[in-house]
Amino acid sequence: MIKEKILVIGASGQIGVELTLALRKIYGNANVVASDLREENDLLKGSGPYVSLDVMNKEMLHVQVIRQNITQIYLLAAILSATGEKNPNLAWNLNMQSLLNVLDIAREEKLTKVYWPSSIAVFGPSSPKKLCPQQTIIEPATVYGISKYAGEFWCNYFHQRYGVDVRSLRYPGLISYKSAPGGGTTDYAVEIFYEAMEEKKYECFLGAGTYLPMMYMPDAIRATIELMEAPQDRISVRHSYNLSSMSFSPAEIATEIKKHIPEFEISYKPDYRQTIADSWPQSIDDSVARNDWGWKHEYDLPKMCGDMLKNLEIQK
Ligand code: NAD
Ligand code: AKB
Repeated sequence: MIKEKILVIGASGQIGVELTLALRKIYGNANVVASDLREENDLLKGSGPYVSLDVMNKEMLHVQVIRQNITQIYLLAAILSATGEKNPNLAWNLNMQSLLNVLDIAREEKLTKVYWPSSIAVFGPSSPKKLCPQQTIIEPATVYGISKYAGEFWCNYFHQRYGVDVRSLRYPGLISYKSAPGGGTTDYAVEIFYEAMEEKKYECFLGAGTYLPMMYMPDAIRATIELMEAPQDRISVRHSYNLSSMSFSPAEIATEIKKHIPEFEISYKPDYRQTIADSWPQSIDDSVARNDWGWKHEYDLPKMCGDMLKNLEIQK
């Protein structure tokens, strides 16, 4: 049996920190190499190896893969939707070139598996708003969504043409308390908790009724690991799987937070991110993931809110 050695690229980000720690529990600290352009996140320090790495530098990436005997790569480096709209060229270049660099190296070095996340941002205004299916009209309206949709086709291409075992999930907006989110449209659903606890009020950059698909980080990490551990014959989608757990609006999450912090007040001042949010579906049909490899979510809105507030209180 191959001894797996994993490289996580973008390990200091919102998902990277928690995914790296979860992978280290499964594969052993020494077998999961964290890497990022920015400095090592404090939560990772002392828990395993860390290398400073720019995924755009293909030669350096290739050297690290060979030097560290890497067998799997989790590629998390990306520019997210809101930052992407401010700098479309940067978002396109990073999001595309990082994936092509990783897929090329995976093919050349015959890596056992690659993980690369897509997003609900692939869907655009012409996609169904409710229970958006796995396969439907997909016309993304943001550069981030365009890059994710193109990336999905590259994943499928490298699987079909070169046999690279690359797997992918279309994450909804992710909510977490360990590492801050990095420039997305769904970031309000994290900010709101910090402001509710510190200021007892929050001015939301999306309107009260803006429904979006969301997920609590423990569900997202478990989904990622379950997908990666599923036998090959359970994986029918080589573009990217729809994944879902809950949908809510800013007004609904505020009501839920008020149950814990009665003085909390929300106000609304929609900005350019409203247009991005309005182009995405409100809810996602992830029945293909549920049927193929047994995906089941654990957290709904009340359970997620309770757990977030409990953990933020402990962190204070
Ligand atoms: P993040 O912005 O928090 O983290 C990305 C990390 O990549 C950062 O630590 C950044 O320093 C690093 N990075 C940027 N450029 C790099 C480079 N050239 N070389 C190496 N590292 C570099 O993002 P995240 O929220 O953790 O997202 C990870 C992945 O999941 C992305 O592909 C994102 O599109 C996807 N995703 C995230 C969400 C979400 O809600 N967080 C939802 C859907 C999809
Ligand atoms: C974003 O808002 O850009 C991300 C995502 C849904 O991909 N959270």
